Amino acid sequence: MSEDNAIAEGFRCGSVALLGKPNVGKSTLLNQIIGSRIAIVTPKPQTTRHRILGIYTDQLRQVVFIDTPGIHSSGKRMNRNMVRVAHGAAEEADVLALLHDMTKPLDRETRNLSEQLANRHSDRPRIHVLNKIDKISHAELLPRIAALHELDPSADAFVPLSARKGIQVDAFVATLGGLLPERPPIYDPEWFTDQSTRTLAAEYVREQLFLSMQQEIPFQTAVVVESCHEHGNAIDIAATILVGSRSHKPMVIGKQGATLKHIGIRAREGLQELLGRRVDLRLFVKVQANWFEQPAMLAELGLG
Ligand SMILES: Nc1nc2c(ncn2[C@@H]2O[C@H](COP(=O)(O)OP(=O)(O)OP(=O)(O)O)[C@@H](O)[C@H]2O)c(=O)[nH]1
Ligand SMILES: [Mg+2]
Repeated sequence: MSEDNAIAEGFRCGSVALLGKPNVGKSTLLNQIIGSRIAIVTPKPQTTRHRILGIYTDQLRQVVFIDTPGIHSSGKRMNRNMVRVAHGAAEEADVLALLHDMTKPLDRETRNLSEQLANRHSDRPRIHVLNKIDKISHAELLPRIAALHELDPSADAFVPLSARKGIQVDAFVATLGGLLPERPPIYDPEWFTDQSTRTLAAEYVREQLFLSMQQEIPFQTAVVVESCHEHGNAIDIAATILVGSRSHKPMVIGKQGATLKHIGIRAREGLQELLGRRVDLRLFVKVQANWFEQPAMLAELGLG
């Protein structure tokens, strides 16, 4: 939508919370709709830790997507905060989209979550997004769709799609459009995310930590951007990786710094592609024992 175009009659605008268990494909779907890697994606659960806005605008509608951390049960302070963020997004959104990984059978957590959302937010439209259909046969998919219909018969729509392959994603956006209130756009149509360069840099480094590190290490790392300066067409970024215990530091650094170097190269390449400019990235590693249980540290990291 160009700025000099008048707003179409009947233009719709509103927010949609992307909700679901960890790893169901919420961030992948957001990136696919926005057409840019604004949210990090990894095969590990609990990748997303904070809410991420992605704004989709066309001639007829503006959809403000809120990507959220996966809803799960955990006694850990950081994880409880993450789940609170997801429920907060559900409170504020005009429409709730509950995502499912259709390669897995319907489980108890999904049943509980679906019932909880239906009870708490019966006033709001609710869509079930049946993701990862590229990975499952029709014969397996059909009974799973039937089970979801039975679970939540009053839902407004059930949309099978593949976020990764972009199958039926347009149909999802079109379905959403019809459920949003008639109102003019809230955000400038040129705008597509609320994520700053600093946040994206921290997230891209964290993505590489999730992809490179095993066991509990990635879950106990955080990334703090110390400085972010533009010079000419390049951006110079310095960031510190916080590790949760002394023994994790040499593992993140690797033999002769090889692991850290790999993380830095991959994150820099991704950022360059996203930002369309040269990025210089310097990484440091610091031990901050059990930072993920400390309220002050969590608040400082925006995870409080
Ligand atoms: N085959 C297939 N894989 C998918 C699809 N969508 C997502 N994935 C994969 O599922 C994994 C998790 O995707 P994410 O987008 O990070 O999932 P999420 O729901 O945001 O996860 P959290 O942030 O941990 O809550 C990644 O390996 C994705 O590539 C899909 O449509 N098909
Ligand atoms: Mg995510």
